[in-house]
Amino acid sequence: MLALTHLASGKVREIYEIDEHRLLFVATDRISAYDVILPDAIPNKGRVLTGVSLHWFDYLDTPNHFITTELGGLGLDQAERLVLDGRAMIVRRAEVIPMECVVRGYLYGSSWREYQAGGGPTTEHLPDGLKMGEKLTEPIFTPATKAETGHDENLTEAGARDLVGHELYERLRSLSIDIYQRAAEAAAAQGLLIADTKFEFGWDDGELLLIDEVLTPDSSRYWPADEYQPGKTMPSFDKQYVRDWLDSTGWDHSPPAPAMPDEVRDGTAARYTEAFERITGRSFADGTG
Ligand code: Q0N
Repeated sequence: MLALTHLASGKVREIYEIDEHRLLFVATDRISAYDVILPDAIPNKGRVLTGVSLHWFDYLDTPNHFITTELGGLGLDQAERLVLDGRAMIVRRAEVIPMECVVRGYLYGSSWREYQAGGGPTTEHLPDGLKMGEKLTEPIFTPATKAETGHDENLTEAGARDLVGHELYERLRSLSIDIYQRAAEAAAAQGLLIADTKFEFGWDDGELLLIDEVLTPDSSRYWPADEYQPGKTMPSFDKQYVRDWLDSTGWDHSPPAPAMPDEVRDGTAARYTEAFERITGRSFADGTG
C-alpha cells in the first residue's frame, strides 16, 4: 500500500521506515480482545489512540519521539494521505530499550493474579493483605520483556537491573513513575483513575526518549473514579462492551474470533470516542464531517 518500507507490526500498530532518522508510526483501527485480533475494525480507533498519545506528549512535555503529524513530503498519494490522516505520526527513530516499563498505581489484572497465587516478580515489594484493585501506597515499577511467544514476561528487580544495567534501571524507574504520577494527577481532574500503564523508551542522539503510544486505552487501564471500588472487578471502559458481546457468543478465545454485528462495532467506536473526550477534556472531531 505505501511506498515506504514496512519495519514492524504490532497487534494494532504498523511502523514504516522514512529514512535513517525517522519512522512513520501508524495506529490502525484493529482491535484485540482476549489476545486475539478481531476480524472487524473499529472506525476511527486509530485516530482516537493517536489523539490520546498526542495529548499526553504535549501535556507531559518530556523528551519523546514525536516530530509531526504533517505527512506532506513523504510522497504519499491522496488516497494514502486520507487513510493515514489523524492516525499517523512521524517519529524520531530510536534504539529501542528492550524492556517494557510498566507502572502500577493499583493492584489489578495479571499482577493481582500473581499476588493471589503467592507472589511473583511484580509483587515482590508489596505488603501482605492487599485486596484486588487496592490503591498502592506508592506506584510500583514492574518492568517486563517481550517473550518469544509475544507474551510479556515480568522481570524481577534483579532481572531488570541485569538486562539494562543499574544506572539505566534507576533512570527508567524514576522517569516512568514521575510520568505516571503526573498523568494520574491530570486524569484525576477528569474523573479518571489510571490503574496501570506501559511505557517504552529508546535512545536517539544520546537522548533518552519516550517512544511508542503513550497512556492510550490500549496501553493503560483507565477507570471511572466514581465507579472505583477496591475488591470489585473494574470493567474497562473502552473494551468491556466488545468483551461482553464476545462472551455472549460463547467464543472460546481461540482464533478466529466471530464477526461483529454492526451495532457492536458502532457501540465500541462510540466508547473509544468517549474515552478520548474523558481523557483529553476535548471533543473528538473525526475529520469525516
Ligand atoms: C519501535 N516498536 C514497538 C520493544 C519494541 N521511535 C522508534 N524508533 C525505533 N523503533 C521503534 C520506535 C517506536 N515507537 C517501536 N518497534 C519499533 C515494539 N516494541 C515492543 C516491545 O519491545
